Amino acid sequence: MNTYKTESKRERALLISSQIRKASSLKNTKESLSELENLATSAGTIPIKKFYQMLNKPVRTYVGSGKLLEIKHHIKKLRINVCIFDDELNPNTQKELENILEVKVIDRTALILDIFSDRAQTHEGKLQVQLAQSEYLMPRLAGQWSHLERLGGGVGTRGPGETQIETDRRLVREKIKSVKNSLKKIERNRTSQRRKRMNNNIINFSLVGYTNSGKSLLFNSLVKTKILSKDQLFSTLDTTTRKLFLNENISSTVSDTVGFINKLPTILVESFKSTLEEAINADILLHVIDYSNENFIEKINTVDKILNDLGLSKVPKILIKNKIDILNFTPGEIVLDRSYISQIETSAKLGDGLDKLRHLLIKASETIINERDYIYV
Ligand SMILES: Nc1nc2c(ncn2[C@@H]2O[C@H](COP(=O)(O)OP(=O)(O)O)[C@@H](O)[C@H]2O)c(=O)[nH]1
Ligand SMILES: [Mg+2]
Repeated sequence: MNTYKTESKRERALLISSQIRKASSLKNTKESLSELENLATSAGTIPIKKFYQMLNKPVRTYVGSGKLLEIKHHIKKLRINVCIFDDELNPNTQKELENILEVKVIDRTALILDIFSDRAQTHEGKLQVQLAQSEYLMPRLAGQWSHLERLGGGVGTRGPGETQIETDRRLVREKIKSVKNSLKKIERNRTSQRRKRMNNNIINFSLVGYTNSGKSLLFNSLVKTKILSKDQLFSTLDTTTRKLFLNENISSTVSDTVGFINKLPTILVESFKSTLEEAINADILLHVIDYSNENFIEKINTVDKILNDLGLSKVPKILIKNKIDILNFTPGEIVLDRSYISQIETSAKLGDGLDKLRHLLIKASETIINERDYIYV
């Protein structure tokens, strides 16, 4: 059940972003739009042209009517198949925009869901994406009438006295329930494995951070293994945990987790909570940033906000400023809150700073072990 799937012939897309002037700067809007362009390419469309508008207050059609006319003109001129909007649209707005523009309209959430559904590898990952997709679909069912009628409207599926929409809603609700049950089973299993690790007095580190910051490459260098690290958004969705050797006195593990992004759909964060629990149970979070990206401060804030939403505001963090090999500006000082115990510069690519990082992890582990001893005696 895909919310949005690119046809085999690649679709030509217009990208549209609007922001409220008070809440966002022009620089942020442009950054968000170029991120949307990355997402659109990852999803297999061809971004043709970008539009943005700074608004004084929100408008019902996401951008003003003048802008819509301009966009409509370009849809014809540039043979556009799809318009992609940079925020989650409410179902009515989406329908209204489709009526006005006479072309397929999708939003940032659908796009991200589509990429996740492409990338999901494991049974659990696939279930988590299905859950998010079903929840996204639920309030939009009225608009998807014809689509679902074909899908679920076969003989015998409709209950007595149900309209088609009610049947569709029921089918999706049932799907959500069954996926949630399957996920619960997987989660119970993982919890018991994790409990074993906790009992053995193991220190757990989790790599967290923006997508494409270098988490997987760092993970590979730390545990000398090879999981997919690629210049691509969300190349790894599943959490991988491995033993990490620091020294004879410390047993530790490190986990690589799914990356975050600005305006990451809440339903996705919710669905991925069980995978992210690996991070939730970390003793220390290793927050990796792409230090060569000029907008790293905004990205640190985005990640911290998601971590806080997951209830992780109190877990100690180390900031890993990665990709220093391609840094070509002088970064300003980073002011961090008290959850950060340290920061360090690395190049996962060249191996710079990794010895220092190991040393830092040893120090941090020793502190935690001492605290635990203190609690247990
Ligand atoms: N130049 C440079 N590239 C890096 C560094 N670390 C990661 N990369 C590249 O950045 C891209 C994303 O890396 P990846 O580990 O998949 O990021 P993740 O999404 O955070 O797991 C890949 O193309 C990596 O080769 C680094 O320190 N320097
Ligand atoms: Mg990765």
